[in-house]
Amino acid sequence: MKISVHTNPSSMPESFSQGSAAVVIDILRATSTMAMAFSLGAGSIRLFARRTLLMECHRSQPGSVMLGERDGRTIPGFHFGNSPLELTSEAVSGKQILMTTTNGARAVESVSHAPVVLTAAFVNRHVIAEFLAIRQPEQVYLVCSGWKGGYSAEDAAGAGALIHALEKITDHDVSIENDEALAAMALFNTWQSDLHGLLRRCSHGKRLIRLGTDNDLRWCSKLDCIEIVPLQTSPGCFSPVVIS
Ligand code: 3SL
Repeated sequence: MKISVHTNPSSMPESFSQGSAAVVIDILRATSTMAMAFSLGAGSIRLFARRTLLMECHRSQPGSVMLGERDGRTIPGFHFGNSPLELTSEAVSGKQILMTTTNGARAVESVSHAPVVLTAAFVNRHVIAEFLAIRQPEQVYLVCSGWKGGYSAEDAAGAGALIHALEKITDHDVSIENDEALAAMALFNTWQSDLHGLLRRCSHGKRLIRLGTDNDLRWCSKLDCIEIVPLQTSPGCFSPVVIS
């Protein structure tokens, strides 16, 4: 299995080979929140880069739950922002979630034509690695959402964490394809015993702390506490998969 890391969606190839998979990572906070929503029983999650399209969809499906942020703040009129800790099973269980976020939703949109698309975070990193080890895609693209076209250390560390688990599970039967992947592994190795510390120091973490969400950072820094794989079933739509 070949693995490359892409520090933001604009560095992705335009087309994907048949045997490839794209894994989108937005540790703070979109892909962590997706994992939480599925762990609370959400039926499906549909991502939108544009909020107007989301609102149109909600009008045709009034039972759906609108979740979204811009620059970390809840979008007025939405049921939830992008905090994983705001969600409850009463609110999301069995529901279709319509979700729009500043970077994560765009990252998903940019790779939605890949043959297999997953989303990953620290919280479900191990089960994502297991899923990849079972499926054995020829090439895995780890797509960091970044921040407005730039680099985000927490997403790179998430990519490094996933490679670390894949190397363990496959007994090092992976081929590291670019220097971004090497750097991501080094970043994770440096911070793996204090991921909360990394999230508190990175620029988006500091932005979120200013908005009063340190509890989100603490939760998003947990490794391997959720066993659900968010798998794209049609462009932008994700369903929960459990590996038994
Ligand atoms: O950019 C995104 O997709 C969000 O995850 C950002 S935030 O953490 O909700 O501010």
